[in-house]
Amino acid sequence: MVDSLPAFPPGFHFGVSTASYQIEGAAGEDGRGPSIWDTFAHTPGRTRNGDTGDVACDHYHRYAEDITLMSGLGVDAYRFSVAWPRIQPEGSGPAQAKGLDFYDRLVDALGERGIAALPTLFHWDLPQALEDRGGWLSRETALRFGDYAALVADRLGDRVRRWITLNEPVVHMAQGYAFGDHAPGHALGLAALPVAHHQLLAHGLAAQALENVMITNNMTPVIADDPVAGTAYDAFHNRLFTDPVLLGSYPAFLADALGDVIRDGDLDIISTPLHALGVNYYNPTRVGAPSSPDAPLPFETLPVEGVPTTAFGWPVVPSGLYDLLTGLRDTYGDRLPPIYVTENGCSTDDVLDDRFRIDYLDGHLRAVHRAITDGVDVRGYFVWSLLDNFEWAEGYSQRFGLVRVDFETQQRTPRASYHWLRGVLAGRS
Ligand code: IFM
Repeated sequence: MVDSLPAFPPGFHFGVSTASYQIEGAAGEDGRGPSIWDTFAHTPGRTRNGDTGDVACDHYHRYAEDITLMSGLGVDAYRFSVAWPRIQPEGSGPAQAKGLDFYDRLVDALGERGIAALPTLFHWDLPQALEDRGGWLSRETALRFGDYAALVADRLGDRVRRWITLNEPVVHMAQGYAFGDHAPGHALGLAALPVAHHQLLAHGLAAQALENVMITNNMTPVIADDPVAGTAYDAFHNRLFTDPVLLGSYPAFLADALGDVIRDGDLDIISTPLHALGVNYYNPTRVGAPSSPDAPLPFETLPVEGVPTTAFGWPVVPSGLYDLLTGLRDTYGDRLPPIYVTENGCSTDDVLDDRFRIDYLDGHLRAVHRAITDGVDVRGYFVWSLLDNFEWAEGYSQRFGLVRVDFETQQRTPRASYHWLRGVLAGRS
């Protein structure tokens, strides 16, 4: 039995997070265009068991039931993503009314339950038509993103108080363009670096078009066996994205590598002041020096030993979240806006009595609380995820949900962690 959690400050937001391609399904409905994830998942050998997001959790049709689950849980906010190919099937041009209608209904239904909508505008499902013109390797995609953001804001901006531009640009760059195990499946190594800059430019352009903007990255505290390798890894994973946004500059060696991909004025756009910084945390990363002088990268990742691991094999280190939050404060000082932990959670075996997840969430919430007590301005915490869903290249094999989904019948069954979190939230004064 875990002790009850300490009280969070008044106004602290508790929420759940999801993403369009991972839950919506309805891939061919209401004029939605193909995304890079449709193409990738339908390419033999790319996802576990050939799983696709064609149906996923069928949230497109079952969103009302899912909002009832959120309401029963007692969350204050729901972070979801807007599928760009529903709004602009070809990635440019006028908005498609039926696509916007879906998010309109969703936001209204959330409002009726008193749940704040926190939309993310890009969670990796790029319209395939834009990928065909170069995807994030092309500066053009950033410009198109600015247009798309304005279209969504025009329709939902009367009810949405905060926006997230991009989800985890580091993961999209690394897995989508450098290693190729995510869509669009390019294995370009370091030549993927322009993807970082173009995503950041897209963020900045959207930040100029919207009010109260956040960007969410996957962040990791680095356990460095070798200090040079540790600094390099921190630069690639964390600072490549946070420095330009908060300081208006890249780490020097990455600026050199980007060269004339960075144009005059870009960094001013990218550093448009943020309302808040979104942080997705799952685990720390241990790194050492590369084992060969010919290695393409100046570091090597190593296993974090002596800690439990999730069903995915990810190390469970709640204190890493404390280190990350306090580290951001120490690095960026006055330049750091308030922080929202926009994702945190774990995959477990396919059980309903998910004590493992309860312990995971309990430990990480305590870490957040400790960071707040030590002066870090953290305003919210979102569990990944409400539902079991399509876990990208792992298909449906990794279950992250507070709520179990039977993918044959679409039946939702709240797990023990859902009931636990409901008790935590109900106990707030
Ligand atoms: O499912 C993903 C999500 O899309 C982005 N952050 C990490 C989660 C778990 O891998």
